[in-house]
Amino acid sequence: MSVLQDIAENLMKGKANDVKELVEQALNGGTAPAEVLNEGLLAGMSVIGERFKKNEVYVPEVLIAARAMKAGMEILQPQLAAAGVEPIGVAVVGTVKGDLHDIGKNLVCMMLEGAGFKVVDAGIDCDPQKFVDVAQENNAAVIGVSALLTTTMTNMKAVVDAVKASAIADSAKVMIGGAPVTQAFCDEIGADGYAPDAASAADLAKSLAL
Ligand code: B1M
Repeated sequence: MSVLQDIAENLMKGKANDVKELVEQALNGGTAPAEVLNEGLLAGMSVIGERFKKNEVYVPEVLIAARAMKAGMEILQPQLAAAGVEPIGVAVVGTVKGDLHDIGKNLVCMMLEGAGFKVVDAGIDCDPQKFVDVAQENNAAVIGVSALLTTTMTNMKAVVDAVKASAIADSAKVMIGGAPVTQAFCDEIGADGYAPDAASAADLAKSLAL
């Protein structure tokens, strides 16, 4: 097995220390940082994402894989920056005003990072202007809004409207998700996309950003 396959396999098993060591080994052996990222870390994370979508793995497996990804990224990040490898875009993700649930939102952040985005976590209970301000400051291509309550999902429309009325209306797309959210609701409030789970959110963000 090549060291890159080894990185992907160990990431899928959530073995953070092994991933760290293998990333170091790959870099010391002369493998390009972008290759380590794409064929090692992102390859493993994308398999986890697909398995998660099919209910073959669950939240805990995704969390430990994401932790292993983070461990590898700590080693890789400075080398990527030195090699001029850019993230595919910036995504700002937060939970909507009035809503304190953040487990799903955190998973979305991890899957987006796993897909190659630079993620800015805007936190919980975010009012519409916060999404706009953080997205503007970071030149975000995608704004992800999460809601877990039927009483707070209605606040998503205010985010869509605030983005449409702002200077980033043409550059940032709004995607929404969370247990009570549906495609029909997305169409109703005029958001750019809806994803039912964190792995699909990463696919959607890529299609919106590119
Ligand atoms: Co709350 N809660 N909660 N809660 N809570 C629910 C959501 C509820 C369904 C429980 C129930 O009654 N059966 C219910 C909502 C009912 C409704 O509105 N229809 C509920 C309620 C009522 C409340 C309170 C009002 C309770 C009270 O105080 N009376 C209160 C509200 C607080 C507030 O937000 N203002 C409250 C509080 C809490 C806790 C603080 C105790 C805790 C949150 C802790 C935390 O997040 N740090 C909590 C929890 C844990 C839950 C349940 C049990 C689990 C939610 C969760 O994390 N799921 C939940 C019941 C349940 O779902 N079984 C419940 C796991 C997570 C991975 O899934 O977040 O759905 P989820 O994310 C998925 C997808 O939805 C999607 O991807 C994720 C992974 O695939 N997704 C996106 C999420 N965001 C996305 C964004 C995207 C795309 C996809 O694009 C941007």
